[in-house]
Amino acid sequence: MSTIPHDHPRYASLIAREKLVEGIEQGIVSMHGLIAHGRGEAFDYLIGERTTHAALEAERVACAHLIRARHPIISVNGNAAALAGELLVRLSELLAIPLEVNLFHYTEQRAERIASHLMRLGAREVLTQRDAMIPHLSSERGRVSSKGIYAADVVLVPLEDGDRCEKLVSMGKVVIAIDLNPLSRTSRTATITIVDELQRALGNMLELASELVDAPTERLDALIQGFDNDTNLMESLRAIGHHIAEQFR
Ligand code: PTJ
Repeated sequence: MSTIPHDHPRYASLIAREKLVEGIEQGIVSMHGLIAHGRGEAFDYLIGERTTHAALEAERVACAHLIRARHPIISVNGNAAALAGELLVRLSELLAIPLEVNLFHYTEQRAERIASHLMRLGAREVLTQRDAMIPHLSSERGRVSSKGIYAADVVLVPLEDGDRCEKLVSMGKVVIAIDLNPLSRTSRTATITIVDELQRALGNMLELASELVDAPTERLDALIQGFDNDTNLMESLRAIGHHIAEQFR
């Protein structure tokens, strides 16, 4: 990794870029991942590179869902593995949720490299089998593990494709997406959309999950029932508007 001074005003953003470039070199990230990241960065700029109140609320409710789930799963793609592999493994350990490698631009070699990367970071279980098919989703994107995403009642999918998100929701699953773009199809289709940067979101979720893991089920259910995704997305959009307006005061 090249040396980026710690006091650089864009330190976090530059480190994220370094991680993705390194991920490309290690065969973990797809070239398309760089483009997707650029789009995410643009939205993060508009949000003010901070966790908004709305995002924190969505992160709390997402944790409640993961704790209450019978069969939760964390889906991992190339960008997520490179940017936040360690955080994903820690969340998986904390809540005893298996990880599944699930790629948009699938190659067996990249899936295996991501699985080894997660195992090196301490993951106990990483599913890579693709023995089940998400109904009505053409091509490789629909292939998932019968023990993981296919059987899951709650799926955490950082940086998901809108089409697949929609199909997972129509299978009756609770889909928790992390996506900086509040207007993306994924954001509008997911059950819970966390409009926050992946690493910030997962860092917060680790803290929130530690707080909530022993909470009474009534409290978790109240959090889940009190949440409305469209209202939360509107709040994220308002937060962007406020942030932009503040720049011209
Ligand atoms: O590794 P693969 O083959 O599974 O491919 C992964 C990518 C991300 C390339 C693939 O899923 C893809 O093409 O994603 P999209 O459809 O471009 O969607 C990515 C979404 O994630 C966009 O809406 C971005 O705004 C958002 N995003 C990008 N980086 C981040 C992010 N959201 C949160 N945190 C980020 N760091």
